Amino acid sequence: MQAGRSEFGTTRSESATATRADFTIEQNWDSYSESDHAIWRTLFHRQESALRGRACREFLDGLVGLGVAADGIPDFDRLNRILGAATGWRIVAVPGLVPDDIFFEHLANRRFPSTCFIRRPEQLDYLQEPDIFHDVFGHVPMLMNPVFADYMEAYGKGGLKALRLGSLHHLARLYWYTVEFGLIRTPQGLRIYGSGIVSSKGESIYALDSPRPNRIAFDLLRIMRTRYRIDDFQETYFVIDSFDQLFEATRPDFTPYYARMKDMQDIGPGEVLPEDIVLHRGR
Ligand code: HBI
Ligand code: FE
Repeated sequence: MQAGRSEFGTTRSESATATRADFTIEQNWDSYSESDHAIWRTLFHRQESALRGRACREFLDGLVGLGVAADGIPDFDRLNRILGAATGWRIVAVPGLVPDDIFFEHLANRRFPSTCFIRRPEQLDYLQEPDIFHDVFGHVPMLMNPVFADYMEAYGKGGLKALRLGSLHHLARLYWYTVEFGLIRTPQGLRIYGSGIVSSKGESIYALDSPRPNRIAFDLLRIMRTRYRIDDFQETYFVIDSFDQLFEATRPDFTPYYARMKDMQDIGPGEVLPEDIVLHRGR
């Protein structure tokens, strides 16, 4: 997706802004219409109630710290002053999905590529590509957390290396099952930190409350061997005990892991293995 499928995204990329070599563009905050802001407000209010007692503390703290609120689509310049002071991360605007090497290069330098267009009213519940609500509401609050901020930078560096080693399909699953769809175990019960969940009303409820999906304790190699679905709610979520656990587990050089996985079979999205630690639902 280059210019964005919404009418809005198309206009923006074609008129005001050329895409630069690193795929960044200008957000052009002034050009959002009142109906764009209204979609943000609707999504925000829905998530505010869905996430109460479901999102992890780190996410909610980040949201409050950034001042991301119901009043409308946030201005990246304003968020960047706060985010930069907190963890040295910065949001850069991009027109849509960017090539893997470009994406990782940004992350490795503590820049988070965010789309700027917002979904259309008929896409409130689902859209396949990321929009500004997913990117900013879903991802940016976690970048206010120092440990998670370091994890994301390390992931970017690991991504560049995985590309060189031809193992991106394995590493991409780690991003999917942690950054996008991760759960964390807390004394109060399971909580959500994954951006793909916190930005979706249906999946916020399903991920914690439904008896259907598997909730399996974090295991790095297990995750990297597990295929995922992009067209429906997840069949399996992986649960970390802490962000320190996540950061420490992913600190080693992955080269030997990739070598080992070359001879191992993939695991299906809904499979449960005898050695899995399956966690109970409940909050
Ligand atoms: N580009 N804008 C954007 N957002 C993403 O999440 C993204 C991307 N390009 C590539 C990519 N993700 C994937 O390769 C990673 O999730 C592994
Ligand atoms: Fe995402």
